[in-house]
Amino acid sequence: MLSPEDLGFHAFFAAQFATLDRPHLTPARIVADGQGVWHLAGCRAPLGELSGRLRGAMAGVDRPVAGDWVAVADGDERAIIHHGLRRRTALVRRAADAGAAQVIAANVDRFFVVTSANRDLNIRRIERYLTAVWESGAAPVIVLNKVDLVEDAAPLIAEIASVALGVPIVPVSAITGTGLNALQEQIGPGATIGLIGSSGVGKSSLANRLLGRAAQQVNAIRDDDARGRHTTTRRELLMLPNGGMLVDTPGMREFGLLEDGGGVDAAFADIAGFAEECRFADCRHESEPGCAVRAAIAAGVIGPERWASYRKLQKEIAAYATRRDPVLAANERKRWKAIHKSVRAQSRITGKP
Ligand SMILES: Nc1nc2c(ncn2[C@@H]2O[C@H](COP(=O)(O)OP(=O)(O)O)[C@@H](O)[C@H]2O)c(=O)[nH]1
Ligand SMILES: [Mg+2]
Ligand SMILES: [Zn+2]
Repeated sequence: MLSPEDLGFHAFFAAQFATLDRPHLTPARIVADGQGVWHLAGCRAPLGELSGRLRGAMAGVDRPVAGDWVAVADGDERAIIHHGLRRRTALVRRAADAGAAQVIAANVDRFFVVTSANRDLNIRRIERYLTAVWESGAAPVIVLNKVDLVEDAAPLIAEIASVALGVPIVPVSAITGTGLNALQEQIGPGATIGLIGSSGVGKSSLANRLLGRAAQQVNAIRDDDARGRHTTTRRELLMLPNGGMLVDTPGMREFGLLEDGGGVDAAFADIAGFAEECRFADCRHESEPGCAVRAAIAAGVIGPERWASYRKLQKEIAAYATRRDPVLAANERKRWKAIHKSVRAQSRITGKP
């Protein structure tokens, strides 16, 4: 049986668990949502169900997902989940049609934003993913996969680096194995890694490489449909052979953003940096005097596409926020900000997410 420490039971969770003061409960981690039962790790019972009290309370974004920590009354076959511990990080997206918030993965320490070298690199999409990852509270790493298909990856890496400020970029090939050692270095013992990126970029192929077995189904891409098809439908926490855990995610055609507690500014640190120099603290960077952002755009330091991308993501989030209860939205922003701040502060101290 894996110990909570093997499973990434950070001080953040241990402290919460201690304050519950329920000595007969044990911490356990959600491996997968099995529709009504949850697959668990770290406790004896392989499956858990919600206590009567939680059944009504844990709906929507509070419903446990892969990566969540819970406190359970253990058993031989079934455990009863009595508490959900607050998430350290959560990747949340706005689902394409429904518009409802959907938690993709909880308590991921580091997201591998996977992109592929063979097709036109979508820089704007990388900016969107980076914003979502920073917003989640986790740290991003960009994985440029399929480098076996290009002669020279250097220009692509340079292009990515121009928008992914300070984010590590690891060129790899899931087919030839190039770069996998460097990728392995991004996975510490007890770390939880998430894989995100468009369909067909090779997330499941990379997962299988890291796992050393064919755990995830790889899609055959038809020439006329470079997107491939979604087959990773279940999000599951997979144990890596050298320690650490992995959550593969289904290819998401749409990754709508819905919160901004600092994610946009983290992904656009260049623009945010100039904004701090504006004469007015509430400068909208339109026609205000002393606007450092407009000056940077005029000087060509901030490219017009990057500026448009920043604006687009901000507008998208604002449009979503106004549709929601304004008080709730403000509180959530504060909460996210606090999480984000503590994660950033921690990464400054330890150099790790
Ligand atoms: N040439 C090449 N093909 C790859 C690489 N990684 C994945 N593929 C192929 O890309 C397709 C999609 O891979 P898959 O892992 O299912 O992508 P996912 O949708 O992101 O999970 C499959 O045909 C893979 O064989 C790579 O590094 N090089
Ligand atoms: Mg897949
Ligand atoms: Zn300004």
